[in-house]
Amino acid sequence: MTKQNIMKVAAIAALSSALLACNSSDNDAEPTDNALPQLSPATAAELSGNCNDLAASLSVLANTTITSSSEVATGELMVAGNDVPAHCLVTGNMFERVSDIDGNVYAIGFEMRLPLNWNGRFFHQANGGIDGTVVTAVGAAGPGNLSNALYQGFAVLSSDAGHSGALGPAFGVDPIARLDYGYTAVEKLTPMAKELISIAYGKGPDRSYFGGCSNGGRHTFNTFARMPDEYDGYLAGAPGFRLPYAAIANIFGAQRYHSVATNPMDIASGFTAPERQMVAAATLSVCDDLDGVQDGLINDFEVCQATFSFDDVPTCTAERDGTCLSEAQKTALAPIFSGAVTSTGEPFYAPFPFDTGVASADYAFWDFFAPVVLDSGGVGLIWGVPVADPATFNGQDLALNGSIDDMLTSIESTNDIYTEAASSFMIPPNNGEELSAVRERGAKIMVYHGVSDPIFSAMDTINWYNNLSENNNGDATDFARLYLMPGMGHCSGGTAVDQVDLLTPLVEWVENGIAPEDLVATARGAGNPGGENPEVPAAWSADRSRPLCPYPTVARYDANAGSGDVESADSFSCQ
Ligand SMILES: [Ca+2]
Repeated sequence: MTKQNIMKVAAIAALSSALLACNSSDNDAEPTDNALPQLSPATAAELSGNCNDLAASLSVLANTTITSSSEVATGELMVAGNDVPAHCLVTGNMFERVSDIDGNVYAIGFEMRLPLNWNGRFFHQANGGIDGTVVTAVGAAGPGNLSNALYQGFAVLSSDAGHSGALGPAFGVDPIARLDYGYTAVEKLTPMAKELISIAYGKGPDRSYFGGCSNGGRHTFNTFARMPDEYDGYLAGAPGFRLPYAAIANIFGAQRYHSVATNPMDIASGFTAPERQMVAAATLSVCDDLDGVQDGLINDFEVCQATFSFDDVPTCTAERDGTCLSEAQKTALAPIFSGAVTSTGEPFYAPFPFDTGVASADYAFWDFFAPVVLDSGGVGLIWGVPVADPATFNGQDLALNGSIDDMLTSIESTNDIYTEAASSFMIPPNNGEELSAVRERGAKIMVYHGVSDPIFSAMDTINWYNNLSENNNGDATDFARLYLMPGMGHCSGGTAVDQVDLLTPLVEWVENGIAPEDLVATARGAGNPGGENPEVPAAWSADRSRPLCPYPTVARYDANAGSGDVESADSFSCQ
């Protein structure tokens, strides 16, 4: 990969942002009827002293350099049209060092935003992409930018997970930076953040939360698996908890598109926009009314997967013209949906559901651009052993011509310098086991995932959740719930109803024992304060609402319920 391309990767990585996080401290839980402990609610406090003087007081933090503390006035940040209250912004870094591998300076850069009027809670915001940027520490409360943790009074931490985005994926040549990105930055940051809060407010966080989307969802899964004693609530979106495998699956897809591309320089020509729109329409024609109403949303997506296939798409009898797929295309593209496999046919990643998102811009970005520029850089430089040379690495060549089997071997390999494989440091250990330490602490997990997510398959998350349920006597709903969002792409957007505050119900569940019921999401049509979603169809009302149903239930239309209005959640129930 050229330096120019590395910079491009860095710029793109900086664009792919993430979500939330939270955290709290002592486990003063008491048993309840269902034998799960009930954690006590957080209590409010005020920032002690002057924000500008806080930096000096924080000089006692181990392995930490505080670079500034300054007050941010009410309204300097906003969310969904509301002023974020005044808070103290603290910036710093941990474990600054010079790499003996590449000579670059590494540190875990971070910021903490401390409300002057604090709700007693800590939120650890995990970020997206390949990290490398201290994204503003607001702690997204769910998809659609309706609220955030800082607005709600949490103290919020954000970090770059141990490297600068200026390096792009080349940070992966440093073995410590690899591990920090994987999970050790969170281990180093967590006790520091709790002590910082203790100094700032005169008490540590009563309750701690952790969250994020995409790679931030991956961090969330790693955190509840690796350090379950540190956090009380988790909010994971589009969790890329098998990120290196998902990236190789995406490269597997790129090679398939390339094989039927009319322009070999543009893999998007293997599955054009008109063809993708035609497939989305064909999917809707078969699956839209499975949930009781033709409304542009396929709520019953699992039945859809068993019902729809490329057999339902016209086969071209002449040249491809956007109204059909050629036989060669159907053969080449079907495995992208049925699940990536090795050269001997062994599956290594989940299938992807057929849904409306195949027509979206999100799909084009993740399927045609990301494998060549993002995923290949991750495999070659961040996860693979041996590591590629950043000076000569050619991501496009690896993506289009590399051996999938060799890539899988590389992310599972170690050597004297890179002693932990990416298949270990990127991925939560004991994946699919019962998570008894989380459950028995009284902690709660909420996960959301777009059915149309083109990079991390909702089916992978469903498999995780089904394993979790099986390992909890068939039912994990007393501490973990999964919400699938039809039509939603990666973290938000798409032909979807994608705006909901999940943090408030998570806190209610963790601290008051009130399990989330009757959650409602809203579309971001014209005038939405969280930011309009341009993919909301004109035929929908701007604020179309839908119940957000815990898996395995789905929202079904019930003409006898409510007003029968197709635009209203009242006309649907989770079944
Ligand atoms: Ca429908």
